[in-house]
Amino acid sequence: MDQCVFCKIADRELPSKIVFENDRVLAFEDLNPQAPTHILIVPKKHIPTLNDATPEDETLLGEVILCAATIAKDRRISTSGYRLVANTMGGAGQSVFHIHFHLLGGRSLAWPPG
Ligand code: DGP
Repeated sequence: MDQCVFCKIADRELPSKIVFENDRVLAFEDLNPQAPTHILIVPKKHIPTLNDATPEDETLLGEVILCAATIAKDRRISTSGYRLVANTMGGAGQSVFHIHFHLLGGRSLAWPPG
């Protein structure tokens, strides 16, 4: 996906502050942080939205979520609390159409979200 910003980050065509990477998953600092910890965790496979995920993506998406939990522990926000958010489609605020989970923490987070 030539135009996808997160594919470009994974391919090092765009700079980012990468905090974790393996063959399947990439995590990097959000460009516009909404909390002291705001990291995006993405599968390297280009899947536009959760609506496009298939059963064959089950293990991959599980790994993405477990990666987020590991980063939360590393950042020492796992006991104070954090939020993992996957905005899906425009009405929910999705602006980059490559599945990503926002890991937000380091401050108190209101509920319900806006
Ligand atoms: P969403 O609105 O849920 O699709 O979130 C997209 C997030 O991606 C948003 O918080 C800002 C972030 N973002 C967009 N472009 C870039 C970029 O080039 N680099 C980084 N690090 N983050 C980006």
